[in-house]
Amino acid sequence: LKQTSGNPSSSFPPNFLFGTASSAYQYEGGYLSDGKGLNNWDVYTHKPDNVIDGSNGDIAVDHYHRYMEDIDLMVSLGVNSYRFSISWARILPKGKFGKVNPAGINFYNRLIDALLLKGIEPFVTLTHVDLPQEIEDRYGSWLSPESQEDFAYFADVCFRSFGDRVKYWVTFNEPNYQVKFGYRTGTFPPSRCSWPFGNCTSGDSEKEPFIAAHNIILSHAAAVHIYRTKYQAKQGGSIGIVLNCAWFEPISNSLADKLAAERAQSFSINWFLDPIIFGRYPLEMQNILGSILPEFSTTEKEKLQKGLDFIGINHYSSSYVQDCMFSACEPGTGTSKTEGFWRETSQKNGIPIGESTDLDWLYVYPGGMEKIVTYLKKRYHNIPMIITENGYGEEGKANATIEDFLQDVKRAEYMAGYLDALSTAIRKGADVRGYFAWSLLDNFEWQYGYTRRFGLHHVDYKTLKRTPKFSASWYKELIAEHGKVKYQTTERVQKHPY
Ligand code: GBH
Repeated sequence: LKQTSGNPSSSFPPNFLFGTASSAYQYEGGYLSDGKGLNNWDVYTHKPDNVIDGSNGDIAVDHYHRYMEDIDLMVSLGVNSYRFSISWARILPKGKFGKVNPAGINFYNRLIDALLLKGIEPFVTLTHVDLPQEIEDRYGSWLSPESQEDFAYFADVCFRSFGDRVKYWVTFNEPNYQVKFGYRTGTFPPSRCSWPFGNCTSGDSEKEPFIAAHNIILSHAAAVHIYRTKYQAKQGGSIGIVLNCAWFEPISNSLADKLAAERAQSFSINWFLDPIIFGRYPLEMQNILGSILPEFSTTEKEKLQKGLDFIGINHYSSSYVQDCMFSACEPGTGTSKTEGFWRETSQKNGIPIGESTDLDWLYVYPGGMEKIVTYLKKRYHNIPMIITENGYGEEGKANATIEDFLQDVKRAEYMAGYLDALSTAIRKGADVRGYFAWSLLDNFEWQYGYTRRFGLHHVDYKTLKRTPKFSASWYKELIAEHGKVKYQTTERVQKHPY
């Protein structure tokens, strides 16, 4: 990443990336088109009861066929970058056990070229949750060290095929939640868990998340090693990883609650970043977990250190954290030993941390953006950071009309508040290089199917018609002014109704 010099008239540096984000399974559809193999989400969603509205991503928002139309929407927004992910099974239908699918390569070539033609920087995630079913069937995905070779092979194919034009690479999206859902709660494939509330048939919720995470961390390191030794000098891009970075606010000023909040950060974020940057797991995790935590060999440790060029931050929400280690929490309310003994709550003395939304996990607390960015800046010595996702989700009432969704003043206010907090962090010295809104379009929201909408554009799921919401026009104006707008929008949105 190139250093950019500050522009006194704006908190955002001159080459700041303003974009929108997406992911392959949530957008593309075309699940059997042109030689694509089945992936774990194709198989998972085709089984009953895994998605609340019984839907799947077979068609999703048909980005596979409508990407040109979607690029036009980006042009209209004025974004200078687009974050998307590659469907692994489109490139390698059977992982490393089969051939490269030329039609898959061709699709991403066309997408990348069309973006560049419009001056939009492709920002590419290698895998955003989906992987070839072959890998799941053969060896249970991330539970086996063999996954490292498979991922490295895939990464190599992508760098070789697209790296002449792609300057930003992300290895994994939110592996911290991927392993939690896949191997602790069992609510994502491969649906492994042993907790009483889960309905998994096999797994070990207290051990497998750490094994899966370990293999993902080493897979990341393997891909970075390939990029740095074979491609980076020639291609000149940069590579990072994306984590979900919620902010955990201690519920009181007591030392116990502060330590609990620190454990919450460690057990969800530093769990991945410490090994990749320092070559070891966080000390809190080592102390509590002991031998549950897999070990890195000496050569692995060397390979791991400084293993990224930027930290990708998905930040949406914050919660309060209460200690459950030094004093017992009410049974069933705190996390177990393997998550670090703390209790998460959205309220303090009956007052929520921020305005609530339709989604039970999403509270509007813009201060969390400044706090998490500042926290990561300090812990990782201001390695460049990029906000790879931030967004506002709605369920809408059962009888909601398109008009109700188009008047998304709350989404614009949410983004305005978070961008304002981000600009404060940048002004105080945080090296943040970009911001991607989740999401360009309403899309397939994993186990919630099509019931939750995060788009700046509304999608009619019968016709797949895209319609800009109020937030799209708001974001367009913000970008046109390089983020230099009056941030407190309540007044602005009243002045510029949809
Ligand atoms: C992102 O994760 C994903 O990267 C993206 O694919 C998705 O569409 C987008 O969010 C919107 O949800 O069940 O209490 O543990 C966002 C972070 C982390 C939000 C897990 C939901 C579940 C809270 N997600 N979180 S809980």
